[in-house]
Amino acid sequence: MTVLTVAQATVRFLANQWTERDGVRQRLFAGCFGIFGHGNVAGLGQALLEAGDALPYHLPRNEQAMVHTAVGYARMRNRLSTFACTTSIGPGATNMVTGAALATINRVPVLLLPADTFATRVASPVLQELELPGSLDVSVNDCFRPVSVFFDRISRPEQLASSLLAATRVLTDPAATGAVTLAMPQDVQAEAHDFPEELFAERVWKVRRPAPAAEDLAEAVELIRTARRPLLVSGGGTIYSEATGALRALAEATGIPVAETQAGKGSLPFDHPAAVGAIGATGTTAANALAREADVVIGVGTRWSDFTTASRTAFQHPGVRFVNLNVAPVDAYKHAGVPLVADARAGLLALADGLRGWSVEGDYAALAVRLAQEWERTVTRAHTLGHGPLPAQSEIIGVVQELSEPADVVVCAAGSMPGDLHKLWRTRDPKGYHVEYGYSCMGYEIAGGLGVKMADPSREVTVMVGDGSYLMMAQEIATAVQEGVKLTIVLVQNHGFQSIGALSESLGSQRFGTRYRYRGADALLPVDLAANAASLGAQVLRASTVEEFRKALAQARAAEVTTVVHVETDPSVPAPDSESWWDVPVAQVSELESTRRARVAYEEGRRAQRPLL
Ligand SMILES: Cc1ncc(C[n+]2csc(CCOP(=O)(O)OP(=O)(O)O)c2C)c(N)n1
Ligand SMILES: [Mg+2]
Repeated sequence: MTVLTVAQATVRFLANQWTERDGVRQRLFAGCFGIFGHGNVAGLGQALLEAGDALPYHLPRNEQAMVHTAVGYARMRNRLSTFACTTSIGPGATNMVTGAALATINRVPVLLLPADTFATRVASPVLQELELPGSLDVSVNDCFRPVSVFFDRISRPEQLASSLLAATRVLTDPAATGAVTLAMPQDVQAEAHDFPEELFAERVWKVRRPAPAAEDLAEAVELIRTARRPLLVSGGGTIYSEATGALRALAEATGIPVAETQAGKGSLPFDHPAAVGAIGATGTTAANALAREADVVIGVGTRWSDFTTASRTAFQHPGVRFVNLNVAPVDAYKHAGVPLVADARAGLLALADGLRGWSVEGDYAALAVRLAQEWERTVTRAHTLGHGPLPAQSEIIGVVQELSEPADVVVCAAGSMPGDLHKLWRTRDPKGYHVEYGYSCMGYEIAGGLGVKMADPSREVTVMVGDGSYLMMAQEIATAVQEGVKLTIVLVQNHGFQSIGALSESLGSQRFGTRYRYRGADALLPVDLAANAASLGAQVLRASTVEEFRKALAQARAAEVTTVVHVETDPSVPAPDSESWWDVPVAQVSELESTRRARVAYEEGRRAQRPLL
């Protein structure tokens, strides 16, 4: 037996957990982020101090941001390694709720350790305690329940062992993973207990590759063999499973074209003959044209988000059928598909086996190639518009693309940039595209980019961030500087929410509330985000033309320190149209003519929606 505090036992346990897939082992927890307060400073803080390098500690600037960093890291490591995050009670804890939701929605593992109020005494109330007259066992940490895939509160030391084991099982299960929250009352963290020695033995969590059930596989193969216009749709699961080679082999053997979701972008190199690029509301005209007439759609590792299905208007073939290869049953059963509940790689290999000797007709494969080439010409045009006096955003993307190496990573999350990148980025490496579009959380960009770079320091990481997102969460620049982690940050200043502005305008709401301007006037605000970035310790370069931007970006890439390139763009130039639709309801009655017109168009758009049942 070993006498340790609950916090010491937790840290010792975390330091001894490993994952293993395909014989490759890595630490499940690369370290722990934490912001200390009275709830954790003498508990988990003391334990981390004592543990030293056994579980390296990192000091971030904001609790939400540190969860983003952990997510960026875990996604880059294909969910096989992550961070723990500790906070004090109250606001420190609830600051993590958004990060928890982001992790759970993106199905990325993070371990959250918010401190909780006293378990052994009634403080009524301690500083930052929520005091509900009607229920004495509720704390703010109950907010984590709906956004966590596992939640427990360690009110007694005796609970710790089973809770840690359950938490780790969920974190390492690709079908179940997300935010795992263990709320730690401040007194219990510091309480000593005699823990069994075995709790601290090295433990290896095998991440297996379950194969599809034989009868489901047979049904899927039979269905695909009848298809005349099949389409593969690849999601994040393909990349997490390291199944891009198997996907490519299947596409090459069968000629089935491959479209990509946001999380699945990079499943094939953009110039592969079977690649038709992004699908859905932010898709390419190539993928969307093929989707419209596809008779069998094979989803691999996709959640079938509303963006991917263009709000269920993307698939218009009257008899369209789905095959869903997914390790998570919830996704495998969507759209009344034939469920292949399996690891993406194992499932793709099994499908390739079953489809041996079968391929699509030459005409169809040629059509896919022709459509993809057409879209590539559209991309080249958008990258090199020659717009002035301020550059268009698509030209900024073009220059970042031009200067980037295949293994570089582009990071983004919210605004107009994710859609533009989905359409216009030419991905050449499965880990080269990192856009958080499950939660599309403004503020993820810099914090997430930090995690990406920590996960793979050998790659150049370029964070693309809008002024709106930057203003929500820029402070992790200071953390990057502190940690000696080099990021290139492209800060696109367009004085407000271009994305929501354009959406608002298209829905008859005239860009209401989306422009950063003085109240009642049209003049820009005297806000200098470049100066702000410099104040946080970054090297900052300013550009106002495409040429200046190219020069500045080259300098930023060559730099060894985190460098922000500030560029002002013209928000009035949209990215090329994807010939798709997204369901955003418009007011059914209105006194505004613009709204009434938008409602008519909305009702027209909705007519194309299919239930996919
Ligand atoms: C935390 C959060 N709040 C609100 C939104 C809704 N939203 C999506 S994009 C956007 C504006 C983003 O502005 P900016 O970063 O400047 O990018 P731009 O749209 O100008 O390209 C807003 C408010 C969001 N995605 N995340
Ligand atoms: Mg903006």
